[in-house]
Amino acid sequence: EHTSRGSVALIGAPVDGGAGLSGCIMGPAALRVAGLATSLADLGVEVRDLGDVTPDQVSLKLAGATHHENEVAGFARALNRQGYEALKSGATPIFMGGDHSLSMGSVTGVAKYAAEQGKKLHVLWLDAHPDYNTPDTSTSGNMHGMSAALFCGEPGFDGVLDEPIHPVDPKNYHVFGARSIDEDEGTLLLKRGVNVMDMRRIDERGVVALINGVLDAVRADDAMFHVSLDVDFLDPQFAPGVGTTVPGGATYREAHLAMEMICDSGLMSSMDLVELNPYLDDRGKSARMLVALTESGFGRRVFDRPTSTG
Ligand code: 4U7
Ligand code: MN
Ligand code: MN
Ligand code: MN
Repeated sequence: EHTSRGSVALIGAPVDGGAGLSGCIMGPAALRVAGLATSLADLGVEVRDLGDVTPDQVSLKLAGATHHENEVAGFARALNRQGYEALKSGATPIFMGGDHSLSMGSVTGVAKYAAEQGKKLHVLWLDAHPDYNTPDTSTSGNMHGMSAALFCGEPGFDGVLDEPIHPVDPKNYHVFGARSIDEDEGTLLLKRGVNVMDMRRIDERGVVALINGVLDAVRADDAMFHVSLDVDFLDPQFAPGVGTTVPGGATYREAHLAMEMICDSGLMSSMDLVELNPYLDDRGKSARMLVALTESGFGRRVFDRPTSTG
């Protein structure tokens, strides 16, 4: 009863080429060492670790100076299938990254399942960045900054997946914690009507009002709900193990409160843990932080309370 589904399937996604710096390849291993599976089991969640996916062999060339598209596409295709199958088996998939390009596979696999159920999919993106660049707008060429543009159906990604996708409506894409947005990326986000909750809005309105707004939108649509947690959502003082630190991030409690409210809603149907770079971490601090936030998302409470927040 901690989640709307029966059990959790851990899916390792050691994709590394989507980020500018390497090291995310060690992310799934670090999350295992930090005790993700046993922490969830201790909360009464049934956990199966499906191991790391094997990426497909892909040969494609995207426009622009896009880096490592074959590695990224290979993981995306394999993760799309694994995520879809995990949901079909009744489990809540947790994708253990790996850089954020893995969401090209996780979210599209979830979206395929949702479409088959006749349901919409909402995505909550806990991140310093909206990751809404296309090969055309990106200044870095790094695909971890493009995942949301792909799954929202923006052009320029032909051939990354091996079948047509079920795009997420950009209005159902909720970005929370943003504080670094590129110029053309920002223009596109506005044009599409993406729900961008930047750090200033969080300062002004607070976690409770904003997260309740997202949860209300998911409930109103009776939609499936994917939560994607990028390490750089957090302020670097709480999670230094990431290649793209940006000052002014979520505090320890802001991040936990968001996850606790998501848990209370019972709405979360899948989750990504991404961008953990153990090579840059401080004695496992960021890996432990991701595990602790996942625990909050699956029912860990400091003190039981009779009603939910709000
Ligand atoms: B992450 C960036 F230019 N926008 O596109 C880009 F600032 O998954 C950063 O959120 C992307 O860490 C960050 O390269 C991707 C840059
Ligand atoms: Mn490269
Ligand atoms: Mn990201
Ligand atoms: Mn980021």
